Amino acid sequence: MKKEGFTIWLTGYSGAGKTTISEKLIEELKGRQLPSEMLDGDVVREHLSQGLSFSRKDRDTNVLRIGFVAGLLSRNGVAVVVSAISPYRSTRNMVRERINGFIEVYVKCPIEECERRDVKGLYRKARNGELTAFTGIDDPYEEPLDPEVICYTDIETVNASVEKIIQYLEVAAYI
Ligand code: GGZ
Repeated sequence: MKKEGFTIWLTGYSGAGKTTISEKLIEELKGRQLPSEMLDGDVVREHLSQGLSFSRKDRDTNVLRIGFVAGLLSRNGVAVVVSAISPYRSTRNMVRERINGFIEVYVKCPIEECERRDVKGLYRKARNGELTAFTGIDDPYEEPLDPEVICYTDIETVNASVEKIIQYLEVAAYI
């Protein structure tokens, strides 16, 4: 019988570094011959969640859909890496309860630093009023209270963040 997989769930602000960490992490997992898949909120919104808005209801729908797919994959032996803002604690906890081997990673970066980076120009648009309900500007983000791992991306390198997650997986005997 094949070993179960797990789901590494990266939550945090837009621009905190979730996607960058996920991509490196996937590389690392694949390098260890583990079947791995990445579910990125941004990409999922072009496919599985096309047409959803950023209202609380639609964000929850998006997060629960991602959680559903992550659950299917991880129970079939896949190492799943999710990166989605997933701003609501109760919704993240619902997903946690549905997935065996759920590992919450808080990609923590001060909103001021995310706004300074503004990689996609979205913070500027949110400040201009071109985008509304933008997480951290005029929409809430509920920090995880007890995440398995915290990556401080304003002071840690990407490699250090990835290494922290890998170490957690080793210590907790997932890999
Ligand atoms: C937050 C927004 C918004 C609003 C567009 N609020 O950094 P990005 O650009 O590439 O990733 C963000 C993405 C958020 O999608 P998620 O599926 O991760 O969100 S959630 O988990 O809350 O459903 C951002 C972009 O979409 N974006 N408008 N108003 N992020």
